[in-house]
Amino acid sequence: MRKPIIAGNWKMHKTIKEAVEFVNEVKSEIKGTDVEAVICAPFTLLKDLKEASEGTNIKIGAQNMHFEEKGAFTGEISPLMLKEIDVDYVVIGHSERRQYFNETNETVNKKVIKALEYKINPIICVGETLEEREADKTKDIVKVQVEKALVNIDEKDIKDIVIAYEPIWAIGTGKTSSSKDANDVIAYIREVVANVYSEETAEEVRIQYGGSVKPANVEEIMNESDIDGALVGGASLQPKDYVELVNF
Ligand code: G2H
Repeated sequence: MRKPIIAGNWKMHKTIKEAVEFVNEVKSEIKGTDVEAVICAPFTLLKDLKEASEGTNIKIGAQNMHFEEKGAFTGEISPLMLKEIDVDYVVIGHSERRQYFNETNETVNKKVIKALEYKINPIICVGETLEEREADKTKDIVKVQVEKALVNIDEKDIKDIVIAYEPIWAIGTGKTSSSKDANDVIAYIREVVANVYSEETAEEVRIQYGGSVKPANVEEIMNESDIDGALVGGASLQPKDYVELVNF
């Protein structure tokens, strides 16, 4: 069985003090749950978040990384540096990175390969724009994104990967894909993984939905057959909401 995974994506929010207070507030509420609770935070918070969450069920993730271990890449953070902090997850290819920071399917693939090499679990984001959806291209787009992200990845490593399906038009807009539509695309993504690898491996990979998930709609989304989790932006910033999301 696939363990549900609810990951907050704090984007560019919170100071160290706020982040530590957040963990101290939510940690006792999250203990003992069967759901994997993750917080993906800005680089400056990761070390303190790791320390604050020690002994709890909360796992910590970064929101990006470079694919080289070191070098002349001003402003970048490497997998080696993330491993030193012992982060559990790294978000790769979020649509905001694809849109504003020239992330491509090729760089996503390089980062996924490197994250796996460093035993950091990648959360690979895929999803279509509104224009692509209206042109009925959703499945074509996510197929290419998933296939390209997984080039040269060994089948045995697929179980360590999480895929997040985030339709771009649903991100931070308050518009959510209907849970049925999201489930259809996610089931299709599983089919794509099965075609590249095998049914067995596809059954193991966890696929999240992201885009305006909140306490009020998380249960309905999580009840769908193929949706194994949520990647949550805005609604993960308040401790009370985060607890409700994880305890859906
Ligand atoms: C999608 C999501 C988090 P929000 O980017 O990855 O953000 O929940 O604010 O739509």
